[in-house]
This record gives sequence, structure tokens and C-alpha cells, in this order.
Amino acid sequence: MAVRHLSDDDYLTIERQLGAHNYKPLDVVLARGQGVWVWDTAGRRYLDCLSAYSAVNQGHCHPRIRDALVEQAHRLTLTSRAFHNDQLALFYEEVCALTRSHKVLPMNSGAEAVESAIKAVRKWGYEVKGVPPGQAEVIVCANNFHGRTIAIVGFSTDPTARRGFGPFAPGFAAVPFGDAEALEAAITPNTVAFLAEPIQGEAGVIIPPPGYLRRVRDICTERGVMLILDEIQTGLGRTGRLLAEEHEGVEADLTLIGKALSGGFYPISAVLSNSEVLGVLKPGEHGSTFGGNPLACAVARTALRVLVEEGMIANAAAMGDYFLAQLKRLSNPMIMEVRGRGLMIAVEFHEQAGGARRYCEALKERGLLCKETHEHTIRFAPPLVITREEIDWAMERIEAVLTH
Ligand code: IF1
Repeated sequence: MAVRHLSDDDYLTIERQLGAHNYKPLDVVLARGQGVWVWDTAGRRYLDCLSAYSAVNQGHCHPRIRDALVEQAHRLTLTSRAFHNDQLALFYEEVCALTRSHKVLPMNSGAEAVESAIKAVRKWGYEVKGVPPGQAEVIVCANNFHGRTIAIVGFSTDPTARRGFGPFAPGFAAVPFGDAEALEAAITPNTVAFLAEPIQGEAGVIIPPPGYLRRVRDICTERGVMLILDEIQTGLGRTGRLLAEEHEGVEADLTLIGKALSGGFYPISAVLSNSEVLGVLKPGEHGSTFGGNPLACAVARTALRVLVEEGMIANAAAMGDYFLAQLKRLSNPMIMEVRGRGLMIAVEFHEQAGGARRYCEALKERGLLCKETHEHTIRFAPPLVITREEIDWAMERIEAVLTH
């Protein structure tokens, strides 16, 4: 599509006039991406330390995924699920083999995968566990982030995510993240599932105590409660393992993936089931126009393949350790904590530092793009293809900004 050459101000003015103001982006207009690098309309280069919130784990415009998209786009893009197509079964086979899953429900956005999992466990609760109709409960964590739909923001504990959007769906209770005993105490005979992120992303890369997920797994097994792990941000290599649950050696009953499932080329998400929960869904009870479409499946198959074949997961582990070690050496009394796992890293500042946004703006001026979360924390999450030299390049700029 030919690009009309507007000035950056023109782009921002049009967005301000015609777009809903539901974001406050950094003032940079990007035009091109390749690997860890993106370029703005003036040709200035930036190292992307957000990866579109972990949707571009494979690096921007990965050539093999692009070719898969283009090749499939010449053949067949969408049939609806009223008919079969020649990509869906192959996607099922490959994603199940890779994640040791038994069944898959393909959707489009992460929130849709979360909503689909909630529908499935509720139905499982009524039909298999014997929960009285309409009484199913799902336990979630305080400071969760699982998407922006009404049901999901209804169980958010963030006032900004909830304000003005009620009334909300009943049947949810929140417990502190990282506290397995609180989960155990909150379970009732009507509890059908516990939904959690293995590491809370939006909350600021909150890593639970060692053994927490192991304990949660055991509690859910003992009490007949389905464990749903939302790996939409932590999954697909981000934390240095294919799935973050692997760090604790646990297997969820339902695992949610999205974002990097397409390497940033196309919306596709999936509910992966290690138990027969997805078996309760019968024809006509759930669906989506684009869910499981051949273009999404062709892209996802290649996105998963390059993740594994090009050693991106091991690279995320090695480069994450290196990046974290460099960041921990920063000397600035305003830094409260540097934490992370793999290439999911955060630097949290004391409130007196005046907020993380100004650091992000200063880093942007030096060619590094990152995003603050909840005022005082900067997230560093570059594509998993980053090299040691590129981290050193980033550290020069981070040191110049974060130690003054
Ligand atoms: C925004 C946050 C990150 C997610 C987890 C489900 C979803 C997300 C763990 C829903 C999506 C995105 C949404 C995007 C910004 C980004 C985000 F800041 F919002 F919270 F990554 F931390 N589970 N996260 O992180 O997936 O429906 O968006 O495909 O809404 O601003 P989605």
C-alpha cells in the first residue's frame, strides 16, 4: 500500500482528531522494522525493548514468517469454520506436539482465549464437576491483567481498567498473587478454576516466590479445580523457556497463548488443554469468524517453527541473564529493584524518582524504545533474537539515562 508522506505532526494530529484516545503513546511514528530494530518516518533507528508487549518475540518482520503469510495469502485466507481448511489440522498437530497438549481451541486475540477458557471451565463445572447451574466460580489474582473485555475487566483489581464499564459478570474472586494458602482458603465446592499469569506482566513483571506454581498445581489437583495459566505474554520463549510454567515443572490444565504465536504478523491465540475440559464444547456452542483461519494457522506454524529452529528460546535465557546482570549493576539510589526472568525484565524506581515515563522519553531520544508500567516501573522486553552486542549498545544508553 503506497504510504502518503505526511509529517509526524500530521500523523499525530489526524490520530488526535479521528482516533479514540485510549492510549498515550510515545511521540514516535514508526515506519519500518527488522529484527530488534525499528525506524521512524525520518529514518532514525531505535532498538525495540517492548516487542509490542511480547508479540514480536521472533523479531520484526521475520522473513520466514512473512513468506509464509504471503504464500498463504495467495492461496486461501478465510473459509469460516463452516468448512475445513488444509492448515488447521497441521497447526493443531504442531502446537500440540510442541506444548504436549491434547486439544486446542483457536481464537484471535488474547482476551478471546481468556474468555473462551472461562466459558469452557464453567461448562465443565456444570456438566462434569456437578456445580449447580449458574454458581461456577473462577479465582483470579489481585493485580491481574488478562485483557480488556467486559468479563475480564470485571475481575480486574485495577480501578482504571474497571471505572465506568460496569455492570460486570459475577462468579469471580481475587486472591493475592504468590500466596498459595490464600488460594486454598478461597476454594469453595463451586470453584471450577484458578486463572493466573505465571509472572504478572502488566503488574510490573511480578515473579512469584519459588515453589508457588508447584504448590498451586498440587492444590488445584487435590481440590478438583482446573489450573488455567495465561501465558499470552510469558509464553513462547519470553522467560527463557517455551512456557514459563516449565521453570517450576508444572503443567496447567489449560494454557493460553497468543501474541508471539504469529510473530506479530496476525492476530491468533489459542486455548491449549491438557485435560478434557475443551471436550465439553459442542457444535454451535462457541466460535469466531476468524478463529482457526488458514492464514492465521499458516503464520502460526512458521512462527512456532522459527522460535524453535533458530534457538530463540535458549537465546532468551542466555541474553536475559546477561541483560539482567548488566541492569543490576546500575548505580542509582532511585532504583528500587531490578527483576526478571529470561527477557521479561523490569526496573522499578522509588516514587521519589518522579515516575518512569520521563526515563522512557529520555531513552527514546537516545534510540531505545521501552514502556513504563504503573508509573514507576520500566519494562525491558526486546525480541528474543537480541545479541550480546545489541544489549551492550542498549546498556550504554540505559546507563547514560538511568544513572543521572
Ligand atoms: C493493551 C497491558 C501487556 C496479556 C496477558 C491477556 C492479554 C494480554 C498476560 C490480552 C495483553 C497487552 C494488551 C495491550 C497492552 C498489553 C499489556 F499493558 F495491557 F497489560 F502486555 F502487559 N493476557 N496485553 O498481557 O491479549 O487481547 O490484547 O491480545 O490492552 O494495552 P489481547
